[in-house]
Amino acid sequence: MGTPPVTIYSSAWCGYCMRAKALLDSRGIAYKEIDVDGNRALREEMIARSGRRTVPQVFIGEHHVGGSDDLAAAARSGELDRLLGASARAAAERATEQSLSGDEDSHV
Ligand SMILES: N[C@@H](CCC(=O)N[C@@H](CS)C(=O)NCC(=O)O)C(=O)O
Repeated sequence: MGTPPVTIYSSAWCGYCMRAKALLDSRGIAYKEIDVDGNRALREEMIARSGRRTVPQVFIGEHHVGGSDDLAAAARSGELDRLLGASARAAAERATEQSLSGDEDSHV
C-alpha cells in the first residue's frame, strides 16, 4: 500500500543499522531504506531532518524516532506500535479523502 511509513537512513557495514533493520524485519514492518554512503546530499538531508550525524536514523512519517537504541526502546515501551497505528490511521484517512474527492470528480 503505497510508500511504507518507516524510513531508515543507513549505511553499509554499520552494526547499528543492521540491528535496527533486523528489529523492523522481525516485526514485519516494511521500511524505505535510504543509503547515505558516499551521498553527501542524502547525509545532509538526514542531519537536517534528525539533527544527528550518526546512522541509522529512523522516521515514522515525519516523526523522528531516533537511532537503533531509540528504536529498540520505542519497541519495548509500545511507543513504536502507537506511532505505527497513528500513521496507519492517517494513511487510511488520506485514502478515504482521496476516494471521496475521486467520487466527486466522477460526477462532473
Ligand atoms: N546509539 C546510536 C549509535 C549509532 C552509531 O554509533 N552509528 C555509527 C555507525 S554503526 C556511526 O554513525 N558512526 C559515525 C559517527 O559516530 O559519526 C544508535 O543506536 O543508533
